[in-house]
Amino acid sequence: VRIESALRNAVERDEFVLYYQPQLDIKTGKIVGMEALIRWQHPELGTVPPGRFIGIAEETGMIVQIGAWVLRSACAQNKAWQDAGYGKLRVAVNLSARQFGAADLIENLASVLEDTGLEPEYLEIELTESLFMSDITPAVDLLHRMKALGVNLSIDDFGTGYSSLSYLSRFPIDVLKIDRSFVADITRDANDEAIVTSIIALAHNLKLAVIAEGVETSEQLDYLRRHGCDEMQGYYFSRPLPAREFEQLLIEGR
Ligand code: G
Ligand code: G
Ligand code: MN
Ligand code: NA
Repeated sequence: VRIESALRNAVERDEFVLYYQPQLDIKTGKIVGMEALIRWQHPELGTVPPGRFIGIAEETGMIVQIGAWVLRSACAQNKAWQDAGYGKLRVAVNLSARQFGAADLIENLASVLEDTGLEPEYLEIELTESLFMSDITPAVDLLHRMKALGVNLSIDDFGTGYSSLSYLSRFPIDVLKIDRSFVADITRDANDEAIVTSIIALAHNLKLAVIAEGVETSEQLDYLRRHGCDEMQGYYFSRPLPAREFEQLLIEGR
């Protein structure tokens, strides 16, 4: 089965599922949010990791339809968990550059929020620096329209792109997510330490919150806590989990 043709039918055939990875407040240790991460369960191909299909979905434009499904499902799930009394968590959804360019992005966001009843402050949209590289003017306008809906905006994989830092002061960003490649060696590599502490300082000076990704050890967590990082996400606490298992975490945490 060719991935591309199989991908075309995957939304209608209900083959996608979302996994959720918890994000914790480093000071309190409490779960404050989760990142929704797509998984594809194909009847013959088995579980296809996003690394094998997101690129194809982007090239073919199918990411627009898939991304709309992700957004709607993640918001509906978050609202259901809030209604079940698990507290008010924020759900983060990855937005690809292709979706960002889609004409109906704002309309779609607004209708998902309205249909699911999720208050916009509990949705975070993860953007990548690649969005800010080329022509900056349409991006500024779009980001302001997204912000006007009341959602949070974060920069994913921060530090790995090639864009100018000037966009940080001009764009209505709320959160920086430190790329996991910098976190991996913070307790061993002085350069990565310098990069991570600088990103934390940069974020705080700009009044942004900062999340460390890919936290795998207690040493990394201690380091990040000592240096004032706000939130953490990574295998040290939990891998991305199917909804049912994530819900178990929420029940235990109550
Ligand atoms: O979950 P995992 O680490 O395997 O994800 C691999 C990559 O796929 C990551 O870069 C992640 O951002 C991306 N990804 C996962 N889910 C989504 C999604 O819903 N939309 C987009 N655009 N990318 C996603
Ligand atoms: O590009 P993005 O940041 O959206 O990708 C998130 C990806 O990172 C997910 O596929 C997730 O499975 C992966 N991930 C999450 N936590 C860790 C971790 O602690 N270590 C590693 N190596 N990968 C992680
Ligand atoms: Mn992400
Ligand atoms: Na990332």
